[in-house]
Amino acid sequence: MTRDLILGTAGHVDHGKTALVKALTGTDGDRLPEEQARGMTIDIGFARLDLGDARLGIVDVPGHERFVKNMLAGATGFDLALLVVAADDAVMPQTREHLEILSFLGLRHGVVALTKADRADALTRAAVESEVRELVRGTFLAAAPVVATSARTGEGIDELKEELAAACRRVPPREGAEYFRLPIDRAFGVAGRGTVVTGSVASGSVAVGDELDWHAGDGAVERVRVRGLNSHGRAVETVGRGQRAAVNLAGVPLARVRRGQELAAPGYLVPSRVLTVRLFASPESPRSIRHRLPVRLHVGTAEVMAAVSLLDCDAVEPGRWGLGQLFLDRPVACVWGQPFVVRDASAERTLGGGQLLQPVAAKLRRRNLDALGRVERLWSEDDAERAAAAAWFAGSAGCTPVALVRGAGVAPDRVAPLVGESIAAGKLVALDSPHRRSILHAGRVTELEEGILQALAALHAENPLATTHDRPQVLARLDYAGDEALLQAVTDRLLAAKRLVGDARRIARADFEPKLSVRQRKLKDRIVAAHAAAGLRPPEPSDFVNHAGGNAAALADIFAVAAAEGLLVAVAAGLYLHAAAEAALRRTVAERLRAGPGATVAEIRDLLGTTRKYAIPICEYLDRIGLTTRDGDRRVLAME
Ligand SMILES: Nc1nc2c(ncn2[C@@H]2O[C@H](COP(=O)(O)OP(=O)(O)O)[C@@H](O)[C@H]2O)c(=O)[nH]1
Ligand SMILES: [Mg+2]
Repeated sequence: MTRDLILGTAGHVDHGKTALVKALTGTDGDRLPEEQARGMTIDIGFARLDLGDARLGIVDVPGHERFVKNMLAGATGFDLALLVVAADDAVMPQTREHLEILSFLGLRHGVVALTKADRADALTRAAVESEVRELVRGTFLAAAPVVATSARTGEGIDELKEELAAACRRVPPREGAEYFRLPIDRAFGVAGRGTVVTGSVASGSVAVGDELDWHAGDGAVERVRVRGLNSHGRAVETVGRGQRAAVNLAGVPLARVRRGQELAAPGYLVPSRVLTVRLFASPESPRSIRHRLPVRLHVGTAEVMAAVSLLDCDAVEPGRWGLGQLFLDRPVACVWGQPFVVRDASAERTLGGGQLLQPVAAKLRRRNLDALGRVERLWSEDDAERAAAAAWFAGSAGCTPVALVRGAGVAPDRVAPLVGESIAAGKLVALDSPHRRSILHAGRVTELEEGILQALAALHAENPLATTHDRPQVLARLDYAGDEALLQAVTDRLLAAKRLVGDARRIARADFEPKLSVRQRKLKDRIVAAHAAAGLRPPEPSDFVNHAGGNAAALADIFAVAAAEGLLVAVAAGLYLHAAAEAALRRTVAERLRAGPGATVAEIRDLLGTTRKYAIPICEYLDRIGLTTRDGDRRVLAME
C-alpha cells in the first residue's frame, strides 16, 4: 500500500534546497516571478516525489531569515525533514533555527543532504559533515543518514531517494479515526470554478461534496461545501492526511481567504483567543520568556501576536519548560497537543515552542495550585485522565464528545468507550437534555447537586410548613448561568438517587420532615378538593373539624400548609379560596374595573356571583394586595 507523507526542506538560504528538490522531482518550486528574478525562495513551493511505497508531497521552504514566517507556515504539516547544508559552506544561522523549529514542531524523522558536493573536495566535505553531526547531536536527526549530493552532476540523488524511502518506512502509521483538518497555506481563483485553497492535510480525509467548517480567522465559522479536490495537479475524489490538497470551495470569496485560516470537519474546531500551553524556551535564545512578554505565535499556518502569561513561574529560562497561557490578538482554531512556535515581536528570532494543552481556554489565575495540577493532567499519557481534566475545566456546563477529541486528544472512535468507562468508574457523568448529551466531571455534578440540596434546605427552613417546593423556584436560587435543562437533569438524578422526593413540578429534600402526618395530608387533599369545587363560596374550616379528630389546632396547620404550598390562598381569617378561584377572581374584578367607573361592594358581589358574607372580605383582600383602592363607596383599580 502506498503511503502519503509530507517531506519538507530546511536549511540556510542559498544552500541548494530548491535546486535539490528540482533534481529529485524535476519541479522548480520557485514559482513566483519575484522568486525567479531574484533566484531566491520567498514563499513555500511544492513538488511531488514517488518512491514506490511512499508518495511524497514536498514543501520547499525559504531559507532567508526574513522569511522564517513562511517557512513556519509550510512546516506545520511535515512528516519528515530534508535538512540541507551546503558542502562548500558551513552550518549557518537558519540551519540551526530551522532545525530547532522542526524540533519544536515535533518532527521525528528525516535525512540530511550535504549539497553542492561538486564544489567541495573530500576534506571540506568531511569537515562540514562533522560540523553537521555535531549540530544534530541530541536532536531528532541524530541518527539520520547524511548524503552528499549535487544538483549539478546528479551525484548522490539516487542514494538520497533510497534514504528518503527508508526514512518514510520509519514513520509510524497513524492508527484510528481522525477528523479532517487542513490549515490553509495558499489560495487562488480559477476562472469559472471560484476559490481554491491549498494546504497539507493535517488529519482525517474529505471527499468531493462534503461540508466543512471554514474558520475565517476572525472567529467566524462558516459552513462551506467541497466542490472539487486536487492533489498535485490531478483531480481526485478524496484527499487525506499526509497529502497536499487543493480544495475548490463553493461560496467562498477569494478576497476573504488568508493563510492561517482552517478548513475542518463540521463542529471539530472552535476558535479561541486564549490558549493554555506547555512552553519550552529555546536554549539557543539569549533571553528567557518572561511573564507578559509580547510574542509572535505560529500555530498551524497562522501567525498571531500574543501576550504570554506564565502560570507557574515569572520567567521560563532558556532550555526550561513552563506552563502558561497565550492571549491572542485574534482567535485561532487549534487542537490539543498541537505544536507551536513563538518568535519575538519583531520577528528576528525564535524564542521557543511547545504544545497546546487547552485549544479553547478561559483565563486561569496564576499560581493556583488546584488549576495547575489539573492543567498538568492534560498532558497525561492516559487519555481518560486527560478527558477528566478537560471535563473539569468545562465546568458545570459540561462538554460534548467532540470537545474531548479537540480538547483532550481523544481519538474520535475512542470517545464513546472512554466516556462509558469513565462513567462506570465514577469520574464522568453524562446528562441528557432534549437538545444534547453533556459530559460533566463527577466533581462538577456533585457541586451542582450540593447547590440544589442547599437551596432546598434554605427554602425548607424559611417555610417549615411547605412539604414541597416549586422546581423552578428552587433552581432559580442557584447561581447557575448554564443550560436550564442540565440543571433539571441533575435534579432528576437526585430524585432517582432518592436524595430528593417529588415529581416534575414540585420537590423536597428526602431528609425534610413534613409537619403533617400521612393522614393529615390526605385530609389536606380533601380540603383542597372541596375548595376547588366551591369556587367563591368556600366551606368553613370548622366544617372539617370532625375529620381532624376534633383537633382545631391540627386543622389550622393543615390549612397553613396548603397555603404555604400555594394551593389555597388566605383571603381573611378563616376564609380560604382555592388558588385557581383566587386568580380568576382577580382577573374578573380587574377586567370590570378597567372597563368602567368603579363598582360598589354590591356590584362586585353580583359580578362574582357570591354573597355579601364573602364579598366584603374579598373586597378588603383586594385592597390589601394592592389591586383595588376605595373611592367613597366604590372600588377602583389601584394605580401602580
Ligand atoms: N555547483 C552547484 N551549485 C548549486 C547546487 N545546488 C544549488 N546550487 C546553486 O546554489 C544557488 C542557490 O541554490 P538554491 O537551490 O536556490 O538554494 P536555496 O536558497 O537553498 O533554495 C543557486 O545559484 C544554485 O544554482 C549544486 O549542487 N552544485
Ligand atoms: Mg530555495
